[in-house]
Amino acid sequence: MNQGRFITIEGTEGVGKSTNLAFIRQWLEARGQRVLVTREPGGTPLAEDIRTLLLSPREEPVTPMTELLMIFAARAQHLEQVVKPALARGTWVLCDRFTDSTYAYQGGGRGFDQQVIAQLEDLVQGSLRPDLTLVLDIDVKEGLSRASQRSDPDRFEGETLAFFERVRAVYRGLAERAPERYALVDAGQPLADVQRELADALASLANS
Ligand code: Z5A
Repeated sequence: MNQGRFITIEGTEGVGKSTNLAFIRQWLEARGQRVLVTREPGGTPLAEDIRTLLLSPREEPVTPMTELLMIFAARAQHLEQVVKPALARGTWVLCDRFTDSTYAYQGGGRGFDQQVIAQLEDLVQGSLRPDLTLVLDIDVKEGLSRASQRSDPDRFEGETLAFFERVRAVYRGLAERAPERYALVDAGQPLADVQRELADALASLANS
């Protein structure tokens, strides 16, 4: 049986990941693929518990190392329990955020050493990397304005504009350095145009 493909979707706040996940799933299913939609941090009961711990605002400061290790602990669980078995059965896995979020938020946002993140990536993932990463890119203020129309802010959504500018810069840098794996999509466009670009990237993967 053919191995499934691993697709991740990334971006800063309010960029439209949730809105576009349903479109991507439908696009793939319409072409005969079995699709599993999942997310990080999370995707298993234990990893979802870690997600709740990570995102809940709290008085006690969370050290950058604690945050980083919790994210990779959730990732290890998610990969072994959900992602790898699905790929092995030939299912395509569509994941809302993955390790590029760690490079962007913990590396760019928090200023954590990217080399340490790379070491943990190798340790936890081995050689597993996404086949395609869709990076939705938007002006940070516009994204925050879209996101502000939602519920109570989580622990990340209270960060400064400068934090999110650093997050965005890391995403753009990753996408620009490896265009064979990343599709950088202007998410400030009308939704139909965003989805046309997403479909082009999916078609390239499906035909490869
Ligand atoms: N995190 C981390 O730090 N390190 C890691 O390694 C990982 C994660 C894996 C939770 O992520 C947090 O986890 C995240 C980083 C951290 N930081 N935060 N916060 P999350 O993915 O669960 O949370 P989120 O970033 O807030 O994503 P979201 O809830 O999926 O929202 P969204 O991507 O912004 O999408 P949306 O809700 O679809 O869109 C927002 C609004 O814009 C909505 O009203 C849409 O109707 C509208 N929209 C969307 N597209 C358009 C277009 N094209 N035009 C006009 N309006 C639009």
